[in-house]
Amino acid sequence: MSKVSSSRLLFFTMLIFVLALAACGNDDSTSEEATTDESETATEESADDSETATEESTGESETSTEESAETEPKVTEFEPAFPEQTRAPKVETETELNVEVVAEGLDVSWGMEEFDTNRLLVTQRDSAELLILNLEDGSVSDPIEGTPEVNNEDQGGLLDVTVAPDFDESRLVFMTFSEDKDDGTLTAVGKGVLSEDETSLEDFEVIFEAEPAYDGTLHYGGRIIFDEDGNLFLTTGERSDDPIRERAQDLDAYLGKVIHITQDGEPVDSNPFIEDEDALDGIYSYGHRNIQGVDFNPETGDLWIVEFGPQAGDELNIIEPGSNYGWPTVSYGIEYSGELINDGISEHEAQGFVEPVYYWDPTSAPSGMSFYDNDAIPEWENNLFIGGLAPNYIVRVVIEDDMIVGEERLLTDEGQRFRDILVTEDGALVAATDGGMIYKVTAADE
Ligand SMILES: [Ca+2]
Repeated sequence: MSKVSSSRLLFFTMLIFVLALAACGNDDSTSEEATTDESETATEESADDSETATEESTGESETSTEESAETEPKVTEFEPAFPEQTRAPKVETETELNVEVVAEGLDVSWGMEEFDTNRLLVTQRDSAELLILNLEDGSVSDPIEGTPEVNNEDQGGLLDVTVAPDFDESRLVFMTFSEDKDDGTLTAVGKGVLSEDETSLEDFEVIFEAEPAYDGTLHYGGRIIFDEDGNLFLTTGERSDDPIRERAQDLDAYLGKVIHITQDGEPVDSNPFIEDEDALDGIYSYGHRNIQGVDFNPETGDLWIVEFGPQAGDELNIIEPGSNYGWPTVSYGIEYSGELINDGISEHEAQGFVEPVYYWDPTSAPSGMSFYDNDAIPEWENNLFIGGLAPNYIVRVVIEDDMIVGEERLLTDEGQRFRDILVTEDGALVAATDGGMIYKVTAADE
């Protein structure tokens, strides 16, 4: 597109935009303010890159030709802090895909780890079983003995699983689960040694308990991932109810946090609140609601997490040590009742909270996630895949400079609640569901 025709198109786009604005009337001061913000942003961007700005301003006007992946109406009236923060343009995978059901008839399959090429450890949330699934022939082992006692009511049970970076020598397996205590339940981390014959976990011990316990059975968080130093990041939830959820803001509780611990469950020496006498040493970041997805961005090395919002407002966040992510003080979501949360404040940065990189409205109910750190499907390289529970799809997002520039929904016709996502060494995208299915997605020519 030439510069001249691009500017002309921009002019007409803006004209249509202004006319549409006038047609809308101005009886609602909130939406009027928000619309003004949007047009200002589009104008600023047109100076930088007229072609992009033209597409974006067209997308925001009433005469949109650019679709977002989200087609349902918003449930809130919040406007994003920046245009890329929600409803990214729809993208479509061009590679022809082969979608295979590798296993079915399992329990809620909450967590997975590829501990050996094309062989996965898979947790069963409700039965608290740990199984080995062979991706090549679909065979599933008998339950591995020696897994912990869990509280499996509601969202509780045996949750995530990962293996130590030196698993080939140590054979150490780490798991998270909801644990019964005298005064309620909490998210716990334990470890055990997988026997050579792979039939039992030996010397299983609890290494960390995300205190305090609470008399409820919701929002355990529960993902774990190793960093490059061999320490663990653990995510928790804020236990859902009002007022316990306020504890997400408190530094003397491990609820609603990202936690950084050693393989023995001790706080990592470099943690941000180590010197703060009033704060728990294991805390890495706080103000989270319920985090069930975590992975390192292969391009930047940053830790990314996804967390459930209330009604809408699910967030993708980049984790910075010591930072506050706002819940339940600020949110892009609303209560399930439809009421506003804390008067409906969504301005994060002005109040010292970190803005989400991206949020969903309506909800994507995001659970496990994985970056596609592989080149088997080249167009997917460094994209992020997130399991959606309630809307029954896998989200693919395309990232440029820590901004979400495209979104796609995959496996939308399967009717499954996608609980966890894993990318194998061979570059297969594996998805586990609450309906006990394990899917494997590869390029069709493989
Ligand atoms: Ca937040």
